[in-house]
Amino acid sequence: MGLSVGIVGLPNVGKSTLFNSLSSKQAEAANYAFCTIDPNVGVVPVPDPRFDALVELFQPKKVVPATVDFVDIAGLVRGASKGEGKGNAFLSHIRDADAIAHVVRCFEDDNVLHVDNRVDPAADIETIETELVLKDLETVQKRLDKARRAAKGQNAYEKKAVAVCEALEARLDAGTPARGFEVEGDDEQRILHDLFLITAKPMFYVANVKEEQIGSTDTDPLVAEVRKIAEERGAPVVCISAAIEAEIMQLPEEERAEFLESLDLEEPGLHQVIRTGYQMLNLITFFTCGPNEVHAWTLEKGLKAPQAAGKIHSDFEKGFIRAEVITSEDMLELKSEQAVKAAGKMRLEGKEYVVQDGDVVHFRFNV
Ligand SMILES: Nc1nc2c(ncn2[C@@H]2O[C@H](COP(=O)(O)OP(=O)(O)OP(=O)(O)O)[C@@H](O)[C@H]2O)c(=O)[nH]1
Ligand SMILES: [Mg+2]
Repeated sequence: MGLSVGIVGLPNVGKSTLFNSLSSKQAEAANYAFCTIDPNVGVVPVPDPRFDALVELFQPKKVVPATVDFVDIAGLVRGASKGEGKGNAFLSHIRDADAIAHVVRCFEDDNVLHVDNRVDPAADIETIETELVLKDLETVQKRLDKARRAAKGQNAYEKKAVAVCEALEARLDAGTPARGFEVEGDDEQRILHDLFLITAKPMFYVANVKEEQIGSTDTDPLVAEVRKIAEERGAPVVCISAAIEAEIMQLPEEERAEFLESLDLEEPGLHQVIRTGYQMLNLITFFTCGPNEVHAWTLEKGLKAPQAAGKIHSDFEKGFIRAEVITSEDMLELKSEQAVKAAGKMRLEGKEYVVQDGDVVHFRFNV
């Protein structure tokens, strides 16, 4: 699996409806709790106007967009961390995710059952986050038991684990997510990382609003509740109407623009969900372009040119000589490599170059 975003939320908040639109895969969306039984994974291309424009310019034989995997899991209910509902088993699937999309129901619809019989975003968020914290607490306590036993044998690494886990236990016990918890030392960082805590993952909220509200999410009181909490957490909010997204995806492609316009929307809300997920993962995109292929590559922010080359092929990294770099803006404006070169806008970069989002790169290497 590639980089992944796990979708969490209460039952019946629209997770599968969103997931289906994201992956255009018709997993069932049914009006009853726990209709999602298997975790579903959808590989979703990341919408990127630069990529589209580069494809248009190069007219390559093959196109490869950047992708993110979305994972749909069953709704979590109060007590999920202790095995209530189907959610517990699925919590282990989100442990593998790199980021979390928390879907919050902001739509009233008497035909769609709410597990607690009321639409109350703040309370829903609280319920879900409590379960996630409790699940992490359980993980930490298990590790702590093991570490304490091993530390008796004077194992230095395990002694450090005891200290890390005790601090985490206190934090989680107070209801605070692990996010923002910092440790010093390489061992400590590894101990923390190896716990795969759910509440340590980057997270954003998806407010699922009713169809009539999609044009006025700025004034929607239910969305405002989500925004308030999100602000406290420093987390982004994306507003969508999952029902509308599902409708858009059912339309033939050429009719989508008109439908969006009729709703006063610039793009499907899904695009924002995907982009936000991608941003949460702290990634950038660089491109390789030619007549055979236009390829969007995903790279962790801050990596240097040889590592970027290594994404394409390990030989590219081993035999790295230099990178010829053009910004996608220059490439698109000047329309050919020769024109870019002539304008003096192609840069030759070496081993220390930190690849930037949007770079069009040609690697020179020697094997
Ligand atoms: N009116 C309205 N109904 C929606 C919207 N989003 C989802 N629904 C309906 O809500 C019901 C539940 O949607 P699902 O997407 O299956 O919910 P879920 O979160 O995946 O639920 P579980 O898998 O049970 O946890 C379905 O009947 C959907 O049609 C929306 O934006 N507006
Ligand atoms: Mg579902």
